Amino acid sequence: MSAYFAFIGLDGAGKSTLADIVEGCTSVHKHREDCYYRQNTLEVPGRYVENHWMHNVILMLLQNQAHAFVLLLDGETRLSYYSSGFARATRKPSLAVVTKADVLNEAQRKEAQALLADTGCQDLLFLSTKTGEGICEFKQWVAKQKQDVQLTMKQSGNERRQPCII
Ligand SMILES: Nc1nc2c(ncn2[C@@H]2O[C@H](COP(=O)(O)OP(=O)(O)OP(=O)(O)O)[C@@H](O)[C@H]2O)c(=O)[nH]1
Ligand SMILES: [Mg+2]
Repeated sequence: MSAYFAFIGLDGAGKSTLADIVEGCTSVHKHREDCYYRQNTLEVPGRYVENHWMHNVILMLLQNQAHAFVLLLDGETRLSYYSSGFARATRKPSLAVVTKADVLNEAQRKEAQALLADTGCQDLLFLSTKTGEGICEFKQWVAKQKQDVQLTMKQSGNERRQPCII
């Protein structure tokens, strides 16, 4: 069972920064045009987001390889390519994150919130590595998803041990 946290966002949105938090270490990898896998994380490159015809590929990746995913909106640009309700195309747990929250004023916060709320993600938070806003909530969300996936794996393991009754 694949159990990656998938990070989806445009170039420079902050995917690797969030993946670093999940991995608990900093990666030195440079910008990539392909999916980047680490032990617990999968970063989907910006080009997949910019091209709407690649959105089905993102959904396939989520379905087959992720147990939860994060949709990023770059707080600096607030550029969104997500279709309305995109996150509801899969039943995987989802979190919308407005990154670089430290650069946002109130009006920009509302704008960013509305854009991400429209994607249909289950949870939404503002995050800044500069001020620390949202980091604690983000870690809590990650921990909850890990707990849930362990429970699911345990349950399906038990199911396999059940005798098959015809
Ligand atoms: N001001 C500010 N800058 C941030 C924050 N988080 C990340 N950045 C900066 O944003 C830039 C891009 O962050 P990355 O995590 O590399 O973004 P990415 O989505 O992985 O970028 P690509 O892999 O090139 O697509 C870096 O220079 C980070 O230091 C934040 O909370 N606030
Ligand atoms: Mg990156």
